[in-house]
Amino acid sequence: MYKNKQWELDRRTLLKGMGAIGLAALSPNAFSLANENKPIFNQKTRIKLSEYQTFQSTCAMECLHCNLTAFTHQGKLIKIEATEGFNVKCCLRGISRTKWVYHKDRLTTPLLRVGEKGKAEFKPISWNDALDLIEKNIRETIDKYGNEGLFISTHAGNMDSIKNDMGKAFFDYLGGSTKQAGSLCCSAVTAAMIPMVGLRYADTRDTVKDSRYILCWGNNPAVTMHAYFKNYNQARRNGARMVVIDPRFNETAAKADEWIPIIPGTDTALALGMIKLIIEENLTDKPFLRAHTGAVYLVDEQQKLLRDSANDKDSYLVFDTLTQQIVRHDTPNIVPALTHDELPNKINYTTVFEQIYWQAKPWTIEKTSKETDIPQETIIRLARDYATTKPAMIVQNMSGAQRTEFGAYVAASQFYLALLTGNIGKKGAGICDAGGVRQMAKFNPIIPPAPNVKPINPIPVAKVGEWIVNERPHPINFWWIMTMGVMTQLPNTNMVRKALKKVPFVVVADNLMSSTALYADLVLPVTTIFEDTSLMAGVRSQYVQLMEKAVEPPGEAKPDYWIFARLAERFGFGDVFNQPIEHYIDTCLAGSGITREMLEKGPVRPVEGDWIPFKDGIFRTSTQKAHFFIEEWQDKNYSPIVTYYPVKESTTGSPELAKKYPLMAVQRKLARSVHSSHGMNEWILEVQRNQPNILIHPNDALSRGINNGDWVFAFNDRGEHRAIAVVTTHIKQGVVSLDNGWWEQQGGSSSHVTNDHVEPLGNGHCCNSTLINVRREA
Ligand SMILES: Nc1nc2c(c(=O)[nH]1)N[C@H]1C(S)=C(S)[C@@H](COP(=O)(O)OP(=O)(O)OC[C@H]3O[C@@H](n4cnc5c(=O)[nH]c(N)nc54)[C@H](O)[C@@H]3O)O[C@H]1N2
Ligand SMILES: Nc1nc2c(c(=O)[nH]1)N[C@H]1C(S)=C(S)[C@@H](COP(=O)(O)OP(=O)(O)OC[C@H]3O[C@@H](n4cnc5c(=O)[nH]c(N)nc54)[C@H](O)[C@@H]3O)O[C@H]1N2
Ligand code: SF4
Ligand SMILES: [Mo]
Repeated sequence: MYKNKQWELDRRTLLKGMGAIGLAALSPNAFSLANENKPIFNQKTRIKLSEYQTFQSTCAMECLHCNLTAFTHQGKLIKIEATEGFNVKCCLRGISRTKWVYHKDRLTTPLLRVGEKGKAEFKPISWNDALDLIEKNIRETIDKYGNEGLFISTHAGNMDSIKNDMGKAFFDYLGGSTKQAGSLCCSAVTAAMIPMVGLRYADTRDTVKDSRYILCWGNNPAVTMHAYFKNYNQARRNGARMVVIDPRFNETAAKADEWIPIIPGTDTALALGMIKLIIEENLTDKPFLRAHTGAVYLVDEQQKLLRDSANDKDSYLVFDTLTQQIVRHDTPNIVPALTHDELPNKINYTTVFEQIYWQAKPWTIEKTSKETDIPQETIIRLARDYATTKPAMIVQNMSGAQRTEFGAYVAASQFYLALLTGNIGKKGAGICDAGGVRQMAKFNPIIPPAPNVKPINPIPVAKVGEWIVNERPHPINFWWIMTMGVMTQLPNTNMVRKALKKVPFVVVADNLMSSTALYADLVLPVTTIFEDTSLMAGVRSQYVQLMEKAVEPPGEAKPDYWIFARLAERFGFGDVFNQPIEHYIDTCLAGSGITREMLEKGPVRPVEGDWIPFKDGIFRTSTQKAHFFIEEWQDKNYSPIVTYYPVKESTTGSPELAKKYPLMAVQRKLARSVHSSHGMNEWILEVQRNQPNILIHPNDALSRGINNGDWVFAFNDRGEHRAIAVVTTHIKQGVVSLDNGWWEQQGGSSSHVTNDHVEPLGNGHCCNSTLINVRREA
C-alpha cells in the first residue's frame, strides 16, 4: 500500500513543530526520492561544460511564462537558468523547478484510493487498469446521468497551448460535459473589457518605462509581475510618480511615492469620485472622446441606445453639432455632441457622456471620502494628478480589487478613467492588463470542434463546492481535475472537500501529491515542464515558446495529452487525439507566421517594437470605438453605465454578520509560490518563509489579545485558517490580509474562509469580499 507518513500529520501539529527547519525535514522519508534522483548534486567531480546539454522551456503556470534553459547531464536535470537575452528574467521559483522535477512527493504511478477519501491511502495500479477504470466510470456515468454527470475542472497549473485544451476537447468529443463558468482569476476584467474595448488581454508593460504617472490599483507588480518590475523602476528613474491604492502597504507600495489605503470593495466609489472631479474641472480629453468612443452615442428616456436600424447593431446615432442633425456615428466630417448643452433644447434623449456624469455626480469628495476612508485632499490630488500628468497608466493586471463582488465595475471604472482622460493607445498610458502573444497574433484550436456537443448548464466556478454538494444544476458522478488545485484555490474549502467526497469518481491528474490529489479516487501522475514536448502561445508572455523535453519523467508519469490520446482510442476518436505532439503544435501555429523550426532556435515575438494596445485610438470592438454604455450588463439587469453597488459581505453591507465577523479579509499572492504551485518546494521553503501569515493592524490585535508572532485563526461560518499573526500598520485597521496558496498539509489554505459568492457580471470570484474574525490560538 502507498502511504506516506507525512500526509497523515495533523495540519496543526505539523506547522507547530516546524520552526526554521523546513517542512521536509520532519518526514522520515522526506528526502528518499530526492536522494535517489540527485546523485549529481552530491558529486565532487566537476562536470565539463562540454558535457552539458541545454533545452528550453517556459515556466508554464499562471505567471509570466519566463523562458528557462535547462542544463542536463547524463539524462539528469542539473540546473535551470533564465534564458539569456529573454525579455524578462526568471525568479527563484523558476530556477527552483529542478526541485519540482525531483520532488519527494512526485507521483510516479497511477494510484487508486483504498482508504477513506482525504486520508492518502492509495495503492499503485498500472496505466492499463487506470484507463479501464476511467472508461468504465465514464460509460456508467453517461448511461445513468447523461453527459451532465461528467464534470471537468481545469485552470492555471500549466497554461501551455495543448493540455487544458485537449482535456476540454476530449469531453466535448464524448458528447459534452458540465464545465466551469467564469474564472477564479479575472473574469470580472473580461466582463468589462470585451464589451468596452473588444478584447481581453492588452498589456502595456513595454511602455511602463515611458509613463509619467503609474497608478497600481489593487495590485502588487513588485511580487506578481516581478519579472518585469524593472520597467517600473526605470519609469521612476525617468521621473514618473508611482501611487498604490491597496488596503495593504504591499511590496509595490514600499517602492512607490505614495500609498493610498482604501476600504476593500469601495474602489468603484473612488473612481466615480475621481470622474466627477475630472468632468467638473474640465480635465477630460474631448477630442479623443468624440473621435474614438461611444461617449457621444445617444440614449433615450428608457435608457436605450438609439440606432439607425434595429437590424444593424453598429448603427449608433449621434447628434452632429455642425449640421444640427442626428446621424450615424460613423458619418464622415461630423463633430458629435458630447455634453447635454451641445444638444438642441426640448429633446428626449441625451448622450452616454451625460449619463456617466449623472452616475458620478452624487460622488462628492465628502461622500467618496466617507465611503472609501480616503482623505478628501488625497482624492482631489489623485484625480487631478492622474488626469493631468500625461501619459498616465493604471496597472490593473487581474487585480485583487476585481476579485470582489462587483469586480467588473471596478475594472470598467478604471477603463472609464483612462478613456475620459485620453490616457490610452499611447506610449506610457493605458490600462496594464495581463497579456501575451494572443493579443498580437492569431492561433488555431488544436482539435477540430466536436461534431455533437450537448449544451449543458455550467457551474459558476466559485460555486463548484456548493453546487456539487446540492446537485445543482444536476448530479455529478465523475469529476476530472487537472492543472487546478481545487482544495486550495476554490473558495469555501470545506464545501469543496464535501464535494470531493460526494462525487463517486474523482480523477486528479497532477505531478505532486497535492492537497487536491489527497481527495481523489484515482490519481494520475503527469509530467512537469522539461519532461514532455509542448508549446506556449498564451496570455502571459509576448513570446511564442517551444517547450522541449529535456529529461525522462520519473516512473510512469505521462503528459496529460498522452492520457487523452489513450482514452480517445477507447471511445472511437483516437485519430483526433492520438497524433504526434508536433501535429498539434503545427496546427496551433499554422497561419501565424511562426513555425516550429523558428521556435527551435528560441522564443519568437510576433511583432517588433513596443506593444501599445489600442494604438491611436483604434479599439477591437466592431465599431473600432471604445464603449462606455454596455448593453450586456443592462440585459443582466445591472446598470449599463458604471455604478457603485456596495459589497454585500462587508461591514457596511452586512451589519448583522459584521457583529460576529467584523474584519474584512483580503488575499495576497506571495513571492514564495504561484498559488499553491511551489508551495512545497524544498529550496523555497528554506530561503523563504515556511508558514502562513495574517497581517493585522495593532488596534485590531490589541482588542483581541493578539501579539506579533502568535498563532491565530481567521474564522467565519465557512471555516478557519490558521496562521502566524504579523501585527503591523502595513494593513488598514479593520482589514486583515491572508496569504494565498498554503497546502492542506501545511496548515490549510486561506480559501477555508473566502466568500464563494459569484461576481454577477463575469461569473467571477469574490475572495476579497470576505468577512472574518481572528482569535488567538488557545
Ligand atoms: N509571485 C506570484 N506572482 C503571481 C501569482 C502568484 O501566486 N505569485 N499569481 C499570478 C496570478 S494568477 C494573478 S491573477 C496575478 C495577481 O496579481 P495581483 O492582483 O497583483 O495579486 P494579489 O496579491 O491577488 O492582489 C493584489 C493586491 O490587491 C489588494 N486588494 C485586495 N482587495 C482589494 C480591494 O478591494 N481594493 C484594492 N484597491 N485592493 C485590494 C491586496 O491587498 C493585494 O495587495 O499575479 C500573478 N503573479
Ligand atoms: N484564497 C485564494 N484563492 C485564490 C486566489 C487568492 O488570491 N486567494 N487567487 C485566485 C487566482 S487569481 C487564480 S489564477 C487561481 C489559481 O488556481 P490554480 O490554477 O488551481 O493554481 P495552483 O494552486 O497553482 O494549482 C495548479 C495545480 O496544477 C498542477 N499542475 C502543474 N502542471 C501540471 C500539468 O502539466 N498537468 C496537470 N494535470 N497538472 C499540473 C500543480 O501541481 C497544481 O497542483 O487561484 C484563485 N484562488
Ligand atoms: S514564477 Fe513567474 S517570474 Fe518566476 S520564473 Fe516562473 S514565470 Fe517567471
Ligand atoms: Mo490569477
